[in-house]
Amino acid sequence: MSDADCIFCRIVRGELPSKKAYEDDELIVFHDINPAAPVHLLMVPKEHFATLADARAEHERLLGKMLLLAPRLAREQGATNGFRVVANNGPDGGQEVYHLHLHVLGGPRPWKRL
Ligand code: DGP
Repeated sequence: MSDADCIFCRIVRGELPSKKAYEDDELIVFHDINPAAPVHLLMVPKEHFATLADARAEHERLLGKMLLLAPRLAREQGATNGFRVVANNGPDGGQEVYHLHLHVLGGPRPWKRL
């Protein structure tokens, strides 16, 4: 399912540009427009769902795949000495874009905490 007005759905559909680091049939990964670290990727499922609280059992494999892909992409982008994976969820979780995504942050410290 795709949401007409969702920014990340529009990136998935190619209507908005992004600097891609990875793509397959169910996932897109691109560089954050406002990086909080030297390496700052956003891992975005192509299917629209808003938050982790909206994920269902059918998303278990996809979410596992995203976590397993994170270290590879962090390393490929130059974060060879560690990285963080962050998922902001809901208003008190500081979420701005309501299409589930994982932030992958790495590179030499210090950098802003999310
Ligand atoms: P959050 O929802 O707070 O987990 O963070 C959303 C992130 O998405 C934020 O770090 C900025 C980024 N972002 C928002 N709009 C765009 C966009 O159009 N392109 C890219 N590359 N990143 C975006």
